[in-house]
Amino acid sequence: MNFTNSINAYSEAKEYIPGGVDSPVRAFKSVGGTPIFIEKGEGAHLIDIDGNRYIDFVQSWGPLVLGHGDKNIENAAIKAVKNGLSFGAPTLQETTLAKKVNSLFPNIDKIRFVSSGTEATMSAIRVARGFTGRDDIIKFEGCYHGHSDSLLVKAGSGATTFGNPSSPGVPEGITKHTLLANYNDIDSVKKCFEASKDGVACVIIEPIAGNMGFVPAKEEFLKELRELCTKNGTVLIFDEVMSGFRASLRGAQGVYEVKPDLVTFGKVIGGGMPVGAFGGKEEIMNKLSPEGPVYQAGTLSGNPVAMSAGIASLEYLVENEKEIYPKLEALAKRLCEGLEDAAKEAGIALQTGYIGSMFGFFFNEYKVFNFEDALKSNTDRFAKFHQKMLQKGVYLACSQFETGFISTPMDEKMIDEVIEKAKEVMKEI
Ligand code: KE4
Repeated sequence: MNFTNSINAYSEAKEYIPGGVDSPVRAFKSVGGTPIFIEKGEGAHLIDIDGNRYIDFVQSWGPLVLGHGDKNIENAAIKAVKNGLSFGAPTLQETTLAKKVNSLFPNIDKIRFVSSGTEATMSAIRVARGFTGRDDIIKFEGCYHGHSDSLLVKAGSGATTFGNPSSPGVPEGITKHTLLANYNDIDSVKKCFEASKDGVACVIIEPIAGNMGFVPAKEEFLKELRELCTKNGTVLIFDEVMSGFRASLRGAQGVYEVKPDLVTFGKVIGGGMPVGAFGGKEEIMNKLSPEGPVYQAGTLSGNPVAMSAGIASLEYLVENEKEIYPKLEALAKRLCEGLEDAAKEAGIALQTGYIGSMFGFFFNEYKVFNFEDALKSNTDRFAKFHQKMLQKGVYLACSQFETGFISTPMDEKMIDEVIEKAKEVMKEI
């Protein structure tokens, strides 16, 4: 494959944009090579500015469950554009999308739209703090909820459970209220509750983690987490920005019995346009201005073009749920089993997993249940795999600690072709 135009585009981009990208993971830092610049998407495929064609398992990090250039979404967005791009005033589309989400999630009495997953989780945490009058929050190592200050924390020194800033520019005064627990480890959560002097406002979790690689929570763990939050008057937040409408039409809540108090969404809810959302119990959500005292706002929140794309995306998924989700999961299963066969033939340790249209794999001897396990994966081997698969026209997430996605335009033939390529590559790495 020839990447000349992407190489030139990247060196020019770096002159004007930090690292040449508008979001760090896109820079291919953990896998090496030059990020490819995309010309267009077509169904299950991407075409780059050198004319190379790839099957796309990233799908803009999750939003494009219906693939690129979905006609329903495209037509809905174009129709909305013709009425105007933005008004900064209420539109019917916002209520339509809110009702659609509410019909899928009965535990969501009220929802507010924002423009990204980061805004959704940041706002959900603020309203949980406003509702409880508490400052401390609990998150899990390896879970990513966007880049708001309270959430950019890493494990503190020693046994302390309080987080330290994981980035310069994040004041310790903020992260000192963020306690860190271990995923799938209820005792570590109990420790955090004990360490919190004035009580915990909320626990935020990816119920199916996708940002340490693909690591689903154990059902028992989520049930115990729910009980712990109820007992302590703590708001349980499911961050379904990635798993929402991906793990099932009802996200992780369609997979596990556990019901959170608040849910955050992003990605699929906007059909590829910038939309985030947070919603849940009326008594909590009514704390939000102008109903209540907790301030939260956004110029482009509920943007009519983005809402129209989100409505078209969800409408199609709801109408075709019975056909779509079993097909997506069957293709994810086929791919994972094929990757395992390829690894076995090459004598390589590989763990795979999938739920609905989400899948992941670790170059690891052992199954992965938390971030510590994930960090033991062979990231050099992942980097080689990524680069060689890219050369063969397979566009995978450019980090071992991300998740892959199946889209509806994919079929068994495409998956089998990817497996054949994986068999060749696994022998080389
Ligand atoms: P955004 O602000 O990027 O829209 O959403 C933040 C976010 C929140 N919660 C979860 C569970 C998420 O996965 C994300 C964002 N996901 C990453 C990829 N895993 C976005 C890719 C990027 O950062 O460029």
